[in-house]
Amino acid sequence: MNIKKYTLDKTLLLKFQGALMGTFTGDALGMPFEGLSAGKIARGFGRIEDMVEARLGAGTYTDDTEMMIGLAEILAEHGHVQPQALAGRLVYNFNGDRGYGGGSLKVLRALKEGVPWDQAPKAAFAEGSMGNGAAMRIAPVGVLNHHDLEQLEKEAEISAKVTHTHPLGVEGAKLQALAVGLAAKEDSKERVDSARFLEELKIYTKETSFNNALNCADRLLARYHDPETIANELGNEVTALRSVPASIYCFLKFNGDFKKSVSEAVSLGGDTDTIGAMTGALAGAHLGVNAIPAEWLDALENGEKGRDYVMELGRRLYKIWEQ
Ligand code: R7I
Ligand code: MG
Ligand code: MG
Repeated sequence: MNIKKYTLDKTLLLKFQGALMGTFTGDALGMPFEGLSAGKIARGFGRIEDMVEARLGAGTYTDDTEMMIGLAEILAEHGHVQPQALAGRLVYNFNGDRGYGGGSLKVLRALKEGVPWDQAPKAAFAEGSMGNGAAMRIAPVGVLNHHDLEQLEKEAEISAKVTHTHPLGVEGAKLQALAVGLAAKEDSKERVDSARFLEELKIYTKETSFNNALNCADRLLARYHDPETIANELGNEVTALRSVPASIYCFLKFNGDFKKSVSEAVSLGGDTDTIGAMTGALAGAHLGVNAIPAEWLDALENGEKGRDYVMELGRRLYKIWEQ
């Protein structure tokens, strides 16, 4: 193996780990501020740059990371999304203290009671959920399939449909997976050309409402806007439509700087853990795990399925990709 190949592969391993650990870090950083408005965060806390105490303790993760771990485990074991196995793993890993969405709680309960995976999502809403629960966990699908975007879309869709079948819930998950895949393909030493990145996303994004939101993000990126304005324009809510484009914006606005991107995501308020997690996934896929501030990584919980375990999951996914 020549030196150049080794260097490239090493970079890619760090990107796989960056996408997973970026999800974890953003989730943990945002978790204490869930539900607060952008204005309240700005006035009460200023810029969010530290893991603060809340719920299960500073540096702990929520449902976003717990579900991401389940999805990464299934990919590491099967090499692809096996929906029945994914459904079983989401149920097995479930910890009710980690703040699951109401619809996802109902779906997981139905799965546990033996409802088939392709029926269970209707337990949440008639058409299935349009929440961001499928998008927030999708980073492993994005990095593992970054070399084949058609395959990435298929894998994203099937992984989403285990819990979220509403077209907007599925589309949001596909968009976030694509953005993670494209971010992984970018040179970690260069800034991403935002206009080009958004154009590429729009080629794949069929849903008009998401395309409109990406156009809006493009316009907003042209100059500075405060977090409150971004939250009003792009959203900070628990639906996929009102959180995935906002996360892509935060990644691109401060691209090249993991800390600033994720800090911006949390400052939008609202669904802070999830917008933090999705922005962290994008910045981590672009820059690699070494771009995550050491003090943030050090603060993350490290129990049975904690920091070391997620790092190892990133390595296992990378090994699958290499094969
Ligand atoms: O999508 P989901 O797993 O929620 C994820 C969020 C993240 O912020 C996590 O951090 C966690 O806090 O929860 O859970 P769902 O309950 O399926 O979707 C989230 C919310 O979106 C729901 O509780 C509803 O408020 C809303 N929602 C809908 N409302 C009306 N009609 C989702 N789908 C619908 C719908 O079809
Ligand atoms: Mg959460
Ligand atoms: Mg959330």
